[in-house]
Amino acid sequence: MNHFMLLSVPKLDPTDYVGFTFFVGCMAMMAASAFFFLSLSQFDKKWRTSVLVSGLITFIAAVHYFYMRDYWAAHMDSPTFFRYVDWVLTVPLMCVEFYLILKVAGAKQSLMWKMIVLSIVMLVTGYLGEAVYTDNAQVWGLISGIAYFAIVYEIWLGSAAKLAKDAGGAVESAHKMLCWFVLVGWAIYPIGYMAGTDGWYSDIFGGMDMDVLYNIADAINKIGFGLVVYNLAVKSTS
Ligand SMILES: *C/C=C(C)/C=C/C=C(C)/C=C/C1=C(C)CCCC1(C)C
Repeated sequence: MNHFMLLSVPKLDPTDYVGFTFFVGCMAMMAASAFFFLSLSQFDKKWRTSVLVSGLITFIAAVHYFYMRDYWAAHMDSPTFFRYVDWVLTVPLMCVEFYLILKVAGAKQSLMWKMIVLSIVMLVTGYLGEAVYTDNAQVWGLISGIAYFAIVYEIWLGSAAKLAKDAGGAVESAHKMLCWFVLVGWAIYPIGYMAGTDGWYSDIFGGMDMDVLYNIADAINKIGFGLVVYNLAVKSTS
């Protein structure tokens, strides 16, 4: 029995950066989830849902990272399916976060649904280009990119920006931070996509590793995003 259990742990090559970042990703997402969940009781009621959602985002990612780590170890191939299932659950939850923190300023549910729909269009078209219609990856990537920019526009310049300005104070600065995550942190994903698919961009990004880029981006965005919300809850509670 012990013998088999030892054999079932895959060997990690020290130069396997994909395997390494999947492994670290599991631990980071799990630790972040514990942190967010265990902090819940210290906040005012109205901020608890926001911090709870932060924890759900990293927890859903943690579970997917365990699958993706094992998938990679077994097949040495990108776990595209698990990757996109993770994103299709967690990215809409990030849109919910925008809505939740702007609710104090009177945000309507229609704002939330608009962002959720845009994020799903972004991810479904990305999946089609990365996994299904790979010959036309650049076309699907472009459509996905347009949806991405529509989200960026909404939060930086659209109605969400106006609400944040009206709210002022800690809500406005938290909103600004989240906007930077979407503009800079999320921009790593299209770079990963261009590294992993064929298109006009292959000569520029082809040398990079798609999964390493996605893993780094996930850690920055999911945990960083959650910490911004956590920080807002801390400030608004004391
Ligand atoms: C936790 C996971 C997050 C925040 C994932 C975000 C993913 C994106 C912003 C993906 C964007 C893409 C494009 C803008 C174009 C190419 C296809 C995608 C799906 C990689």
